[in-house]
Amino acid sequence: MKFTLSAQDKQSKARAGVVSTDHGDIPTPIFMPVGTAGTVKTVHQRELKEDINAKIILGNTYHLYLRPGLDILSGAGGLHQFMGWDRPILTDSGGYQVYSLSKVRKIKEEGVTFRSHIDGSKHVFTPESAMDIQRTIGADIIMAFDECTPYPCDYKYAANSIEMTHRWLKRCCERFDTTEPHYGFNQTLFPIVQGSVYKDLRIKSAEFIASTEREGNAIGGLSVGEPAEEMYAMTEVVCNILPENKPRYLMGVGTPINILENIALGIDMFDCVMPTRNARNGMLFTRNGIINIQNRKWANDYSPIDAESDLHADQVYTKAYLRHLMHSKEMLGAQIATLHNLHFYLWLVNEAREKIIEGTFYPWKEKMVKILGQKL
Ligand code: PRF
Repeated sequence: MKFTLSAQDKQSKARAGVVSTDHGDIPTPIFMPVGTAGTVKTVHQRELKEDINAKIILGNTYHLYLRPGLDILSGAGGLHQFMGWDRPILTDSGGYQVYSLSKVRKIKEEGVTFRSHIDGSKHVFTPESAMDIQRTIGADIIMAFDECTPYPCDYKYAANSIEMTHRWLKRCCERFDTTEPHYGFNQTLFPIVQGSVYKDLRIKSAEFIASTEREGNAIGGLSVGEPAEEMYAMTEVVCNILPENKPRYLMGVGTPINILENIALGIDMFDCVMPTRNARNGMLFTRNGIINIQNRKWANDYSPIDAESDLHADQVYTKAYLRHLMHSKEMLGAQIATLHNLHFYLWLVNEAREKIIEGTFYPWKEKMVKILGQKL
């Protein structure tokens, strides 16, 4: 993997760059659609490529390990082959989904014991097995096994937790560095900064993560319920420490406004279920603000879903039609709304990239932040 910085904003810490992988280039800042179980819910791989030009998608170790399981993934020749996606994939390590999804979990030094949310069966993830599983899934970028602390989290717990996350990281690096990719293309490991909302813990964690000198770095433990201002304060502290010449990935963030503010603080990569999950409930993100398409006011609005968008579906279908589909619980409603939201998120980060290169990012960001929160 290689990271090339193309431009840096003068009025903020925003950067534009390119992450190069064996499955292709990723222009940054980038948003990664979440494809938890080998599919970005309701969207075809062909649509991801041709309609919205997604450059990289995310998969989840926890889900893929439980179903279809490693034998089937390995038999297919890895996740790219299995799902028919030839662009980059990043997998999360399971060090978050285990906490948010599984029943009965025990966190110990060795690893985490949990019960499957699907059939209640018992499993163990360790830093070593998280590396082995992600080798088998075959993502281009794989994530370290960490503990994501909840919010709120008392100082003592957070302080002990980063120490364990750091010990786990050493074990991840050792396993990763002594194993080979399975499918002939390179993989790279990103470590994860934790530390809850405590500046000194974030500094300590960021320094440790930077010292491992991996090819990219991630920030976890944010967007877990804390006020946005606390999230931004932590991102700022951490970005001051993580090296400039490597990509920075903020995990599980966020709203369009969160994304713009964090780009301004020096973040390059994002993922979040918000555009896909909220689409399935009828929430549409647009460059003029947020629409709830279920609302009565759209019942006889025969204007295009988004007249300013160059997405085919936004042009040919009307708001009234999409509202009807959502009300009737027709599957096409979720498909159109998801495609719309992902197209909007990718438009937003691409626009940010162009403004950074042009040198007009900061005033544009300030203007957009005022508009994007409006409810239409
Ligand atoms: N750790 C991992 N994955 C994550 C997070 C984390 O802290 C978050 C936090 N927002 C989202 N996804 N491994």
